[in-house]
Amino acid sequence: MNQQGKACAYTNIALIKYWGKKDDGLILPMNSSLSLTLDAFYTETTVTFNDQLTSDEFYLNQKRQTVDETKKTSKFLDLVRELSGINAPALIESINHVPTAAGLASSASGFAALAGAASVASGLDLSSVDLSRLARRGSGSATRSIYGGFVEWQMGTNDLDSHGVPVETAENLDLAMLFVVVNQKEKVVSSREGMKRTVETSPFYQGWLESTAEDLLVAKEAIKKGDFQRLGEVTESNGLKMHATMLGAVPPFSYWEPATVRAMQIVQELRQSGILCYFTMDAGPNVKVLCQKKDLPAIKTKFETIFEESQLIVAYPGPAIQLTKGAFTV
Ligand code: FM0
Repeated sequence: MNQQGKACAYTNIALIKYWGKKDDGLILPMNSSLSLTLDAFYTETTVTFNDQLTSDEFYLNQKRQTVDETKKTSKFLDLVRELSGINAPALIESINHVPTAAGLASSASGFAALAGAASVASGLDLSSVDLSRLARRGSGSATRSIYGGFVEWQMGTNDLDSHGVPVETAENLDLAMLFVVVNQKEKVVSSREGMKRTVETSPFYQGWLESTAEDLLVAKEAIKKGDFQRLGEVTESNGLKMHATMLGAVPPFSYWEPATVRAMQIVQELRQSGILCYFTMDAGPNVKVLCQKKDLPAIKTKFETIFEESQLIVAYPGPAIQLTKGAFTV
């Protein structure tokens, strides 16, 4: 048996953040979130089920991963094997066009691509909704990378109704995102550990959760109406509130570095000079600047006075996951 599937999935950046689970096993979130899928960072993955193998073999960027590094991937593939009735181990070859673990959301494109490739390889013919639900079991943010453009991850109440949904978008929103890469080092507190600690110990978590439901409504309305300023304001505020919850956790933590704060100041200075742009940060020090395409040259020029050109990466709204069936020889 030799069944192969391929997928290419693009990363996404949340404007309204997912931060906290109500079910760790099923990865059911405490709140609904909303993201923009981007074209600049993506993962290409091939999964080949092969009963000649003795165990799963995982190559990331052409480097063989240890048994320990393969654990999360194997655990995820066990789900696919269970759903499809396949028992064979798999060869997993993944190319990550994303700086890993730098808060550039590599787990989103990574698990979305793995879900796509494995479901095709196993012969599961999943709808987008079911693929989104499957990707969710690997990493929460991967739920949203099944779709292109703006995507809402509706938290739902159980495994069946917690998945991504495309968001109605006005045509005049001509968006871009500038990534300011502060550093590419592995993060000290993983998002999985960080959100768990926050939910369990931060007195600010409840406040964030309550205001996020309202922020989501505002963001969706702004996207539908094409109101960039409103979308930017709620994005920046929601991200800051998420980071504020971490300062209240026990023990407290923060992903920010001096350059993170400097980048935030530059965004504020740009706004003072009349250029609308807004920042958001995830579980890492890098800053993502949401802006309109027309302002990108001025924004880049300003950032280049402080940061190296190599630290600045431009992204535009990206497409949905792409699936390809491999050679099927049984
Ligand atoms: O993307 O524990 O998906 O909404 O990036 O694997 O479910 O890595 F800012 C943080 C992403 C969290 C916000 O968490 O966690 C967002 C974050 P997992 P993820």
